[in-house]
Amino acid sequence: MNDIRNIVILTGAGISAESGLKTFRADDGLWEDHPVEEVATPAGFARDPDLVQRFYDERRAQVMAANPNAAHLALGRLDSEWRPERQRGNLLIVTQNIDDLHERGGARRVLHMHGEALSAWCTTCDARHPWRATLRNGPPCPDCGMASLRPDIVWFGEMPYQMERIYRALAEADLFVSIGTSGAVYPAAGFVQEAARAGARTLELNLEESLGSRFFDETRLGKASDLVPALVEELLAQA
Ligand code: BJW
Repeated sequence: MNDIRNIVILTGAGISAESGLKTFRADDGLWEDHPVEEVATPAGFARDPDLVQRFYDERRAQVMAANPNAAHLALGRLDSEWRPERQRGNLLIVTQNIDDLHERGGARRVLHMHGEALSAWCTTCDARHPWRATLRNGPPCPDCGMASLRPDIVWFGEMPYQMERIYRALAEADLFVSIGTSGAVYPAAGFVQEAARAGARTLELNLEESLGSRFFDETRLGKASDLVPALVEELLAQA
């Protein structure tokens, strides 16, 4: 793993599975009990806001009860050591996850492209607020007072956050690493091809082959808590 300067890391639900947070598409995954079109689309929210608020109230509580695992901690270490001023390069962790386990694992350069469980978005005044309580029963927005707060989550059909910043980082990447994601959801599933086009080496770490495995230069199969600390050691050992 030589001559690497700029790194982009994409993470998905698999990196938080060993912290006890369910993935989406496993047999016992989140979509099993909660059909995706009911809880993760604007139309589902319009149809039954109470059901959707209840689903995300539960997710918020689960996130607050979970703790970062060895994979989050290893990325936290990489984030603190992989810096231009230390003659390394840039690093960006793009997560599809709505939990805050990267931050609690010590990472700072984290971008939540699908939103955050611990944030509420006011559809009247467009303000975002840190949020840990329930969103059911229409609590007022702290800024405008309207009862129009929804989970600050990117649902199907909505535009993921900070896409320009992500594509800029991909264009400058020497290494793109995808961790614990099935490659089923776009635009994140297309980042590997975008990075490869820009000349980056591409590496996938996942429990099993994913829908996108064929697009990567290399796939390593196993648990994130084993594979990620090993990769971080390998990168930091680079001369
Ligand atoms: C382990 C492990 C362990 C387990 N260790 N691994 C073609 C092009 C572009 C868009 C589309 C397209 N076709 C269709 C679309 C639209 C749509 C889409 O992708 N649909 C698909 C169904 C095909 N996309 C959208 O609507 C997105 N918006 C959009 O496209 O806007 C227009 C646009 C166009 C072009 C450029 C830019 C914008 C929005 C997508 C929003 C996704 N939202 C969700 C829910 C909200 C968050 C939440 O509630 O938490 O985000 S869906 C859900 O899937 C969630 C996740 O972030 C996302 C990805 O899931 P993830 O993380 O991959 O989880 P799993 O369960 O699928 O996989 C886990 C993996 O981990 C597995 O492989 C396991 O093996 C592994 N694993 N344990 C390592 N211990």
